Amino acid sequence: MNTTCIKLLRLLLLTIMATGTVHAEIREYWVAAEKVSWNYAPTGKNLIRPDMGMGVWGHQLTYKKYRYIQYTDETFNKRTPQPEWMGILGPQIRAVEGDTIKVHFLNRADKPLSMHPHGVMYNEQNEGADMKGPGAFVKPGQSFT
Ligand SMILES: [Cu+2]
Repeated sequence: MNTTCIKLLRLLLLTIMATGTVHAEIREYWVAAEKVSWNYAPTGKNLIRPDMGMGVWGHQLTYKKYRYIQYTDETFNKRTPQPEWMGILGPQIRAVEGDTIKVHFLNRADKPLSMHPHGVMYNEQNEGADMKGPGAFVKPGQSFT
């Protein structure tokens, strides 16, 4: 490969890198906490550890749980489809470096709740933990962004 060809390849690579630069987006999520009945073994079988039987869940399979459910928009009317394998887990919050994640949290449950992020930068106002900041103690019926 001659030097002209290498220079052209470099230029092409730089062009690709320049056009492929990250442009930061604001990624919005609408998440509501709701109290639901959750059955830990809807098949009636212990699919994780069959040898341990059904007793691992105690005397019943269904419990009242607080579930974090993603909605499509600010009306909190239409749920965002979630893969069945995620079970009771809350929604996946996805973004790429440079993006801003904006979570609109609505507490539809019966006690103060919050959301606490990991793996992203946040300040104390948005920490959602240890009773610090307004997002750490969202009362029933209230919301926090
Ligand atoms: Cu933490």
